[in-house]
Amino acid sequence: MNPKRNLMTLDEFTIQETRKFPNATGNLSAILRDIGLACKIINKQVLKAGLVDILGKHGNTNVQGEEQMKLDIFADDALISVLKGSADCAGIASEENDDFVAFDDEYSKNSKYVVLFDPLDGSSNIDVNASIGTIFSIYKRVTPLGTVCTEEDFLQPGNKLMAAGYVIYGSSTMMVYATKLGVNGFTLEPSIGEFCLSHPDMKCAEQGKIYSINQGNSCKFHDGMKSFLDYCMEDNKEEGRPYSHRYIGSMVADMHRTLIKGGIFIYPADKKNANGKLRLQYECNPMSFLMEAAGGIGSTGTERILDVTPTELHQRVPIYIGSKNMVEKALEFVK
Ligand code: P6P
Repeated sequence: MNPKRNLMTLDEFTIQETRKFPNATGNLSAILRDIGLACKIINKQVLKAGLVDILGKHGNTNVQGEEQMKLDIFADDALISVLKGSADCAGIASEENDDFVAFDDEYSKNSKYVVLFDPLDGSSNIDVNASIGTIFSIYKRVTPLGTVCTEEDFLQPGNKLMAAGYVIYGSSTMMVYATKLGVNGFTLEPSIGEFCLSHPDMKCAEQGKIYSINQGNSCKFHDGMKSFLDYCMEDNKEEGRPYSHRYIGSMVADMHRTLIKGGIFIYPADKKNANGKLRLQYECNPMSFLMEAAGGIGSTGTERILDVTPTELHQRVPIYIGSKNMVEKALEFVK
């Protein structure tokens, strides 16, 4: 950090982190900077979404069968073009694309990492100006350098993640990411166009007072889930209940609050959707990696999310994630 300034930029921080590993090549730091650049480009568009004809439906639907908002496409394109042009990424997989994209130029084929992302999660909230976000995961490729990456590189379990995190486009724009060294948050300083360290060494409290779930789906919930909701709403002052209920319907926003304030976020299996709604590779693994690095837990209800072996790019899993004590209590009801 430059003694003349009290700000440490994302670039300065990642380079400082690299120095802790004598054998590090700096490629991981470079990818994080690339993602930061792409998200600054996305942020600029998100901020003016209300002003230009970029709101509203794109007319297509993605592999999830969801209406694609024009900003979804813009965000997807921004991430692909920046990562394709970098010298650090062998290929990408996106929630918005049916299949992965292998970069076949020499630089990319000799890159060590692949990146998966949900380019604009929660995009159904764009029209109502609620916070939305980009979620990203960085894996070391398992296929040989010099070759084109394959699907195997993208079907790695979350316990192989090198880094993962999100950018939240909210009242301020923040990047929060985890490596095995911990979780750090960076707030975009528009006057210099840099993400600056604002939340060093973030931790998720073991116990919180907020539960976050789409309670409107209760009619489909299994009995154990219903009993846990009754537990959350029970009038039990000495145990700090009833909890408050908060649900934004944008995972990045609900997870950012859970990380900062403590709490539990749940998108459960239900009678109609045995695997819930959220995607293992684009939402659940990166958020579980980050939450565990902050001292929290991420579970499918039956196993640690990071230990699930992916079988296809867009598979879904139920998710119980957040404060350790609250997730463990929820699992008592649903297991
Ligand atoms: P529901 C947004 O579409 C998303 O993928 C997540 O960001 C969010 O947590 C969830 O779906 C909301 O789903 O069914 O409650 O609207």
